[in-house]
Amino acid sequence: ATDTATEPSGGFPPGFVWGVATAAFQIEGATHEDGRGPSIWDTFCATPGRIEGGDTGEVACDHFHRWESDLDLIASLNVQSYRFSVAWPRVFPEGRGQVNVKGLDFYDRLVDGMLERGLQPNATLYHWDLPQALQDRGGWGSRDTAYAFADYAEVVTKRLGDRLAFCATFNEPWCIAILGHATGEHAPGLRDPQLALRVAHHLYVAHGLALPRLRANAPGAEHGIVLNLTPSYPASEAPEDEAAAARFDGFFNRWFLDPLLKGSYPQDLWEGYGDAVPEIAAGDLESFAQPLDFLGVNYYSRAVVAHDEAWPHFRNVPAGEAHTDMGWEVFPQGLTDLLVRLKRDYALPPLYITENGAAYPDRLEGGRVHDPERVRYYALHLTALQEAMRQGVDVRGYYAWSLMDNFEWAKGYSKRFGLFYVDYATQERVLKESGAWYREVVRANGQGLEVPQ
Ligand code: GBH
Repeated sequence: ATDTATEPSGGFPPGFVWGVATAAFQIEGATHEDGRGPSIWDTFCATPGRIEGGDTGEVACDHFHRWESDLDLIASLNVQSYRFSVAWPRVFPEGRGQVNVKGLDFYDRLVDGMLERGLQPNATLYHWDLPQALQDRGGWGSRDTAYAFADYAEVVTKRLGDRLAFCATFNEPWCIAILGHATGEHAPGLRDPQLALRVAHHLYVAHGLALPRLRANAPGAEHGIVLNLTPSYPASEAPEDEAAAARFDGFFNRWFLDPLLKGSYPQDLWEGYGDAVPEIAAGDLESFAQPLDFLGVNYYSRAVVAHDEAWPHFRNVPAGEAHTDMGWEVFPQGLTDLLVRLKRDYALPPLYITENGAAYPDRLEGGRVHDPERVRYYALHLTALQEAMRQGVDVRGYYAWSLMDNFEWAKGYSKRFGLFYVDYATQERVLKESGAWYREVVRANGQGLEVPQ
């Protein structure tokens, strides 16, 4: 008999958590219903030129009305857990002050629906949809927003905390800070690098304030945070490219990892940022580094980086042969390298892969969606994950991004990440071939996993 836990194709450890992920603004629609207030993404979508095709979140996947049948779809994939996010503007239409009970009721029904179907609820409190009222008062650039977040986190976990299995404060602080406030690709669409660093700091102030409240209100749940991490590789062996790759790593990864896991900002970057660094109040860094029950890792691709004369002295260069519809390189080795490196450089809590997946230009033909590239993407990355686990990285679960095609932020509905295809004209969901494949991988706990040619 073979030892299935150690064979590369012998599956995942018993109890490994399989799941699918979504986010509120990307699927719910119903942006004016049951007292929801406007979010910065509603505003951003209404600004001409920001979203491809002028798409908005007003209908999205109409999940707000279709949540029950959507939960049935999730359960049909054999997964043990569903990662979703709570929309702050449903709970506090004005961001703070008056609670909108109807908004909380929606998530209460949703969580009960998960439990009825044997799904472990994995809630993310902030997946980018800040109430517009808070943006009007400075948004994440203002430290006050962190206090508002802590109150919001308190209210949500008071209501749902008895039934949550996992709770994360933030999804992808890098994206919130940099894409929202430095490059302006995401809401609120600002372009001020110094502001972006202040935002990143305030996100962790919020995280630090919220964690004790989550623990008090949801003592049975595992609490953590979700980071997007991008391993970087030098474009050549030239020392200046090696240095550029290290700078990229600092900018993307260490700036966000070190405060959580070491209680400090990386010294080299702190000096490099000069006057742009944020103001640190007494106790901030200690609160950032409170123990986590888990760290969520979202992995999509790597970066290949060369030296550049202009600050920040690095630039991405094209690499690889296979790319997804987002233009991102298919680079599964990056997932292994990233996880092994995290274990080497940090004292880690258990890890979960909270997002991994790929967009491809799917077509519905004769009632079917033939998406072999996505099957291959998943098979390669699950194999790469197994390799990291074989090397001793403690990964407890894996969530596919995404359950279904949805509002892909600045790309609108033009990019499809789902295991289910969504026909937006009818809101019909169709299981893609990759979805059927994932269902069987999950059923077998990854045993016999093979990468198709
Ligand atoms: C996630 O973010 C989001 O959590 C999710 O909502 C979204 O739908 C999903 O991914 C798909 O986009 O080329 O070196 O500059 C994605 C985070 C960060 C991944 C930037 C790609 C590019 C790195 N992205 N990254 S680089």
